Amino acid sequence: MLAHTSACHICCLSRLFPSAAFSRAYTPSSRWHSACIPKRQVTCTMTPKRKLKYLVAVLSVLLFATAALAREHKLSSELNQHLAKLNAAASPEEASQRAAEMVDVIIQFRNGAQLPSQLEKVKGIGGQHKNTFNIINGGLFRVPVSLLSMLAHDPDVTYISPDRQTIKLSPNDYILDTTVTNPVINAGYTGAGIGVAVIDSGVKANHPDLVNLSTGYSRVVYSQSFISGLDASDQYGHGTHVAGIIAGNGYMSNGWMRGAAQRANIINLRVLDGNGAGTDSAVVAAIQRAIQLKNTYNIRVINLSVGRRVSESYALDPICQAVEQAWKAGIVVVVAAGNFGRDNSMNTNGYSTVTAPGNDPYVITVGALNTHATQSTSDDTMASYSSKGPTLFDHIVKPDIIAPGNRIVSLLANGSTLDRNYPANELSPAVYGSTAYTSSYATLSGTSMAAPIVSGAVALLLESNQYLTPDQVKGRLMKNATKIYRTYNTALGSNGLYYSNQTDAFVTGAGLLNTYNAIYYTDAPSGNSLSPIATRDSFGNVSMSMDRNSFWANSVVWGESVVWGDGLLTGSSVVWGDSVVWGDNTNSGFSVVWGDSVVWGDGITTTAFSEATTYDQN
Ligand SMILES: [Ca+2]
Repeated sequence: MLAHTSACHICCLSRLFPSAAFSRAYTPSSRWHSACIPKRQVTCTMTPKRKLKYLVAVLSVLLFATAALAREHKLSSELNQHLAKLNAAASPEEASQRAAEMVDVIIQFRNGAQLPSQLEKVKGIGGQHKNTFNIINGGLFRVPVSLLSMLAHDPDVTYISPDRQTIKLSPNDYILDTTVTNPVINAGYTGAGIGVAVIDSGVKANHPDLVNLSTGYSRVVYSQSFISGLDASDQYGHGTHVAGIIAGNGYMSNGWMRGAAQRANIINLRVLDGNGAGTDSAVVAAIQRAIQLKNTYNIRVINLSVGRRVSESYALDPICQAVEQAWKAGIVVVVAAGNFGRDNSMNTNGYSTVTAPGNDPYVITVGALNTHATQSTSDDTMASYSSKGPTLFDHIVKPDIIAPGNRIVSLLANGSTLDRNYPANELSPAVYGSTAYTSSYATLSGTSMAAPIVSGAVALLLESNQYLTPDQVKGRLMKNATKIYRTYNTALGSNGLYYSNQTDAFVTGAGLLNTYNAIYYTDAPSGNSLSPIATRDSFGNVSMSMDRNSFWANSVVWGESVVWGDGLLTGSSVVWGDSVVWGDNTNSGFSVVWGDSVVWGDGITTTAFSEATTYDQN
């Protein structure tokens, strides 16, 4: 028998895996290899541990020297990523380090392969056998990254995948599925390079889910407070939650909770104090600042999950005029519709409760859908609190679009007002598979949570085509929204009261956000995307009146029935036909209604639209 030395370890391994990658790399002319021929006569005396050590060292250098390897089809996408990182190593030392990283994998072997011998084979090259699964003819192993490619070339192996954590379905998965955003994320869109201004209660900039994983720096790239005496931190706990829905990357939950645009940057402009209250002047100043910073941070989106009652026409309202200027400067403005859909103080069943600046015809106004925590959309209903159109004074058809807003999990600002008042809304770390002592996430509901899903989708859309104008973005989102089947029903609120639920265009707008279709259906007529005006004739018939330069007026395929589905007519009179919404077609009819500010509260002009516990059922 041929003398065997430690230099022959490669051959021992090649015997075990005759078709492995290295056997091609080490040709018979190789000194090491040829010294071992004939292989059948070799008795390998190395211990598995020594084999592994040598293998890692040799293969890491080999892999470093090799050009990027093709994707291994028998390895899962995560494991291919491990190999990609190995190939991207900057030095042989780093390659060696990465190659030695251990991963828990489930290896499945082909039908007919004898499981005991297969298990022994993997153990023989240094894989640590942890469990056996006869039902899938496989086992759980702990192996170094350097072995993955070799294992994938073993003809007896059919598939190798990491030992993934199986935890409760991510609540954000069904949000991203419901809005058909996951396929876009899976296609590689991340919102990288897009700046989203969050005009809110501040953002916890050092939340790990808002960190750029490549640089280690926060993706909250700019922070400024517009409240005298307060810094830009999030004392209320609202803006951080909003920012996470837009751009959280799931770092603290291993990808379990994630936002739509996981690499977008956040521009934190604080306008709400520790109780969620603010002023018009702060909002206007923040919008002005966003416009000034547009080119510096590539601010393409402003998210306003804040608002207040409508007191005059949008044409006069200063915060409406401010958002219009942002729009005209090339920034998409996404605004929460408000949470007053249950307000019947005007005997309107919640109609005409969309708040400012969501009443402006330029911006994208977002209502809230209740997904009922399932991926299927068949059980979805409108959240009964979602504010309804048409707008006061101007009768603009709002909201423009809807997105999930009920029980949304996102980033927690520990110790904030919402956190202290609603500790039960914190998610236990165990829920997302973490052993951390403190939680990183909490649940909130409201149109405040629906708007940032749309903002994140807009970031992805702009990443796909940076030249889209705000009008084109709004038009694409609305035309491609999933149309809502018109229904009428009543919903039982958690407070024991029933609320009417009619899904007409004043409730659902153009339908449910569909990010995928908005990105991949690219037709676009010329014009603007001003939301239409609802008009009522002397017979009480209600219809939409389009701006003559709008997409909807300029193209049949972008017409009312295409964009708004059944439009306004079906069953509409049941709920709002005779209501005070229309008054006598003069503004004076409404000021009386709004004269009593019980609904809105006194002293607070701008508020955050979220409730931690109230809107949890319908
Ligand atoms: Ca559902």
